Amino acid sequence: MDLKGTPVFHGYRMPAEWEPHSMCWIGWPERLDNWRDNAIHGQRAFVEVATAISKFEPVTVCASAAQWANARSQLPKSVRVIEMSLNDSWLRDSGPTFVVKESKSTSDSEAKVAGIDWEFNSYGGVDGGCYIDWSFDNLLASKILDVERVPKFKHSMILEGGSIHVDGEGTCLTTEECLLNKNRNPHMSKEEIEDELKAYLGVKKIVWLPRGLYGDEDTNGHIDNMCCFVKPGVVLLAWTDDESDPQYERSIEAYSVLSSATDAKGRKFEIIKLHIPGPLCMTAEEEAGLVQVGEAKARCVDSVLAASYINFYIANGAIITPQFGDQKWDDEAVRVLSHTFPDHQIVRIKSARDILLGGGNVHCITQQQPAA
Ligand code: KQY
Repeated sequence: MDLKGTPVFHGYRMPAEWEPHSMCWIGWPERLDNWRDNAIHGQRAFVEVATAISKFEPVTVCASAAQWANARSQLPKSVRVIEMSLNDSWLRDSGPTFVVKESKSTSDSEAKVAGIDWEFNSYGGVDGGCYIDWSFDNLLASKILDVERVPKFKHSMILEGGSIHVDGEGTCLTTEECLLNKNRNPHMSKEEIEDELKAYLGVKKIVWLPRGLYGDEDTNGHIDNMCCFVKPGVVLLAWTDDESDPQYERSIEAYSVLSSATDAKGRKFEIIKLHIPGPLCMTAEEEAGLVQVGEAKARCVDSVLAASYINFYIANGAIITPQFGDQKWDDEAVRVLSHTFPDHQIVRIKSARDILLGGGNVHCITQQQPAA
């Protein structure tokens, strides 16, 4: 604390996702220009995810006043549902980034868990953002931290949680395509962005992949569709062997960067390939279920969907993984994840396509709160 009793940000680090959680936060989809057919399919998919995670850790779902009763009636009793105004439902990005401080003394009265409230601009603001009013989503992190009575550190940098992954031991993975995009923090240099990530996430090294997943235009290439840590020194990378697939050169490029990089502890990366499904595109029937009111980025028939098995969530003891109805690659993803997370139960989310149609997946709709 400083002399006025305001918390001072010092000594915190963002834990890896596999470290113990006290809660998982999820939003509730409702906007008709992003979630087709009155959002019924999207809501069913969010219920599948929340229900699956609630078997492993407490879950809180945030729903608008208009949707609270509907959300409450669809979700199991074990899931807490609270009222919160939202513009959309991607708490990975609009929620807080939780950080922890390991105390060296038992008499240390400072908080063990805190949260960073980054600035949020709907994935690019007026320059290619996903929706034109993001005022509620920009308040979400602050409200969640108040609900939890967790110290809050406001940061003026625009950052979405899906654009960073950490190993908990000093390394952060991200993409240049997103963080250096002129629609995020055009006044900041790469070095200045690195300095803020180091200071606030408690990391020592940033590994920059040039680009994210092909087709991930909503987020400008978030890392959480492209590459993630399995444990320190080991990463999973979205992959295809098909040279005619536009994803091919992105995966090769990322593989080459990762192969010649080391992490904060000087380790070379072990890179495990996780094949993408598809290609998957939006159908005419799916497009017809949307109400285009001009407030959200248009989603059009035949547009490529940014489908990737990298977008899974690590719960306490479980991996909650999207499945896309592509049996060969769905099963292969489960095989690879079972092998890479032998101590976790692998849970398949069969309705993941309905989240994908909104522009993200399981990881994008979840936000873990670490255990104190
Ligand atoms: O991938 C994510 N982290 C979120 C996707 C948001 C899409 C909004 N239409």
